Amino acid sequence: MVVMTMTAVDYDDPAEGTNAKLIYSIEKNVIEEETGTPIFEIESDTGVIKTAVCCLDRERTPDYSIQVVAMDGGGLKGTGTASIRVKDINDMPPQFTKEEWLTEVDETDGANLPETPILTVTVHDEDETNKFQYKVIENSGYGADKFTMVRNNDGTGSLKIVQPLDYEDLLQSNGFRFRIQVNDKVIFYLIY
Ligand SMILES: [Ca+2]
Ligand SMILES: [Ca+2]
Ligand SMILES: [Ca+2]
Repeated sequence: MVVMTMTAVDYDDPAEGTNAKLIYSIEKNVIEEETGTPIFEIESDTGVIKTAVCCLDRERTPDYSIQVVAMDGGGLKGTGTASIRVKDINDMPPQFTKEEWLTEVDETDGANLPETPILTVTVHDEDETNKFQYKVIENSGYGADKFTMVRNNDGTGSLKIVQPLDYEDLLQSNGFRFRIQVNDKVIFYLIY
């Protein structure tokens, strides 16, 4: 993968021949711990910097800095620093910040369902940009059909009531227990 191009300017007259031709090399590279291989390489005649290893992981190392040298035919050197920032892709899974979430809720006034969420959950995800989707897992426990999950603009998720709740129903007053899910894959729907 090409990362960038380093260019040095040599003010020798190109007509002087070999003196003006620059040769690039990396003076100080970064070494990949596991393999001991240098992470970057440079094309000696063009100054194009590439990755010499398969993968860069932003969650591990977001920034690199290497030292590049340009040398002319007469052996005169110029040094420059190349700073490389690894851009984020969404490659880490989200995780709820708690294993279990608890809340209390008032029974509903007949079929009048409140708009306000009864619980807001948070997730941890190492990526900078995510596409969270929340849901109540169907048939995952008693009450799963009475609630739904929505995503808020700040990335958190909220639980809302979608079916009447009745305190006089003994099963219901004992409480509900079901599973919720978050994922951050982008899903495309085909509409016919
Ligand atoms: Ca990563
Ligand atoms: Ca990432
Ligand atoms: Ca993610």
